Amino acid sequence: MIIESLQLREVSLPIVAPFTTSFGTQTQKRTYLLRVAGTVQTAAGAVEAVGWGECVALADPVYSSEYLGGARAVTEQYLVPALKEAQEAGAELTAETVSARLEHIVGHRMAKAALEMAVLDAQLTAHGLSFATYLGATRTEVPSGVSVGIQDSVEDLLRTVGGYLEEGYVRIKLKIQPGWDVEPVAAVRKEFGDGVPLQVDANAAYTLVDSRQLHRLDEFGLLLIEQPLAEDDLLQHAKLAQLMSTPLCLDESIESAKDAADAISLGAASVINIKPGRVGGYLEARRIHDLARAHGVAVWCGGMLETGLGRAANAALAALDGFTLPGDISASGRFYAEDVTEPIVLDHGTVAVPSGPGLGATPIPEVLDRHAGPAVELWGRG
Ligand code: OSB
Ligand code: MG
Repeated sequence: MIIESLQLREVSLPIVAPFTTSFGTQTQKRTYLLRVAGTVQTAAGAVEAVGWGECVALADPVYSSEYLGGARAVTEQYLVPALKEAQEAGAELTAETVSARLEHIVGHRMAKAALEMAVLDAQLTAHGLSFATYLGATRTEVPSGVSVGIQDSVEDLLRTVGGYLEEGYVRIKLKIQPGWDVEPVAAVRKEFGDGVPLQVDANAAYTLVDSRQLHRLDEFGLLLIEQPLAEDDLLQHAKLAQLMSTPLCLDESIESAKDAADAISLGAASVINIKPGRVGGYLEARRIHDLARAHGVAVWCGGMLETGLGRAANAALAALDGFTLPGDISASGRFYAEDVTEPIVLDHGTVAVPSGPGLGATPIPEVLDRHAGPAVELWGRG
């Protein structure tokens, strides 16, 4: 496409109930959205199109080294100027070449992913193609799992999990940390039975010294344990995998298809949580899916409390064949009383894969105005 303008808007949404993980408590979702506009060459000629991207970086560098302010700064100071320079030199910018144009900037995958997502949305919208069709998805709906934060008490946890099961969520993921692991898992199993698809996520809160305690989780028939050890502990994860029967899943450790290849060949992961933002975008996410599938490694789509924009794209990705486990693709209402798009809803435990052009979702201007700051022009004028 030929980019004519690019704007950034910071958004802040209240979260319906505090969300606590081993790295902290979130009561507010902060993100920024990118809006790119320009013309796209299609078989029918040049078409004006708009695309939206969402940055998944959290407000603070507690889940990953990336954080929102840093992502915004690198976008303004390096990523957008790099694309601008390429376009001014006569290069055609396509979603497929955005990551190569930004490769000389080290890291900052979440920032890069937001930019690629916006260009991809504009490009697909111009071609009348949905994310799902473009990515090669085969399903029209995806099973919806829910991520349950650490609670103040086991009673609170049982009430919360009971509510989600009543809403129809087909898989429960419990956040765990040292001091909140075997007891809550045992309580949920006792209350709701062995039939509930259940998994846990430690967000890197343990070390190999805790392997005895982690091994105790083996008796609960969990689908998987997600990221028990630190993000750079691939070898230790491989060791832990030998000490436990519960399948080991990596989240934070996997930032690229190369990381996924390393983890698979080391035996550090038998399942991978794919988060498009964490790995630099939907195209790299699809490469990880393809690689994992070729190796018989199951994948599922993680979440970062995305708004309806990121959720729409995640649902499209999760509709690919290799996504054999339910993802953290919950309804908008799981986190937000009011989403910036039409709400994503739960229907018999599934979320519909958008079929409209591009993301198939767009921010509602009045809602955005209520929750977003002013549009900052990063390129041209809107
Ligand atoms: O580890 O999967 C995680 C949210 C923020 C950061 C990390 C994680 C999470 C979640 C929530 O578990 C997933 C969701 O968006 O539903
Ligand atoms: Mg996780």
